[in-house]
Amino acid sequence: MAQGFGFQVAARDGAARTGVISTPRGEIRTPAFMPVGTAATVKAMLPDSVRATGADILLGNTYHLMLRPTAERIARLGGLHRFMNWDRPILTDSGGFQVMSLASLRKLTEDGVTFSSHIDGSKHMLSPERSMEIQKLLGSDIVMCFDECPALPATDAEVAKSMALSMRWAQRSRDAFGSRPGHALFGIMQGGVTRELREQSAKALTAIGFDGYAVGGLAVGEGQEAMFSVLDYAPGMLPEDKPRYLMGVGKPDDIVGAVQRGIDMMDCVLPSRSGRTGQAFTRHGVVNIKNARHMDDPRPLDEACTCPACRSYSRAYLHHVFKSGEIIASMLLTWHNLQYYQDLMAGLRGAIAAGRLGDFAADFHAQRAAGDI
Ligand code: PRF
Ligand code: ZN
Repeated sequence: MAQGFGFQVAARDGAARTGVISTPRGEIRTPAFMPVGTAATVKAMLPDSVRATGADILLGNTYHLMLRPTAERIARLGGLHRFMNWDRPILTDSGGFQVMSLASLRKLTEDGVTFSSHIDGSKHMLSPERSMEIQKLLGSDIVMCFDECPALPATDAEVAKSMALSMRWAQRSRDAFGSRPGHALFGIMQGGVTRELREQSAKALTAIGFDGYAVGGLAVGEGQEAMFSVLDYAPGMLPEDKPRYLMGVGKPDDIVGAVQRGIDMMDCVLPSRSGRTGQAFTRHGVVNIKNARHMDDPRPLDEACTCPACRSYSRAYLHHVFKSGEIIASMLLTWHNLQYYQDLMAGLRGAIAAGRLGDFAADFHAQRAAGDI
């Protein structure tokens, strides 16, 4: 375990756990949801506002920051925390996943991946060693191994080959990371939806030894049922005393299901991105604020929510500013959605601590099924 970094489980309920990850930059209450701050900002939000929703940690992206403004420039300016004015923990993804979804002219070899930037077409390279170097320049608190995530569906042979490469890259990531007190390195499990491959991946990562373990390679087109069936066994293959992070997930019901299956950390662009496209998450389901039926509605989005959008504005106002393309629409809806996600996480943590996660999940599903929004 990296010095100054630790994980303490406080309570369990079935496979679920609640606890605290300690870092020199502050505590992370788990299960935790990490808002996505890809380009050194959670879009439309000030860092203090993100904190006010209850977030303990943000996610940043190696891929975007290496291209613009570059990791070297951020390092010269004092690191990512100072650059973006967020002094609490930051986890950075390692870049390979974003290269595969955003870059062009990608070439994958044993060494790493070369690609052209989606911004200006310039050529770049990422490898386990270069990804560790960039995440160090950024000053990331939780560094992710450099991995490859195959798109599903893929054949077992393709997934097996890709997983084996990711495990060799995990060892190279570990070697390149070295020992950095106060900073953690997480391994990333791959293996698609094949139990045998997940088992092999878990064994390989555990043998190397990490400060935490991610379940990668899910939410890539397999559907919720297939994802849940992997989560029925995958977290249990990882060390119990280390945090488990499900990457890039998800919708509110994905989060509840993942926590019930033993996941401690998650991230997703959904609450922030949906805020900018006019979709608001509420306890009763998704509200589409652009819908004309909100035009004369004096009620708040969610009468139980404490966010500024719900405390001070009507659905009619939110509809109006959204339709008018006003920037405040993105600000208010993003705040609301991040508040909804953090309130959901607080509810999950409280329910696990009280040993009533089953009831909490049943209520969660019943309120959405009632669907009166
Ligand atoms: N690996 C990495 N980042 C990711 C994923 C992965 O498998 C996913 C899959 N849902 C999202 N982000 N490094
Ligand atoms: Zn709200």
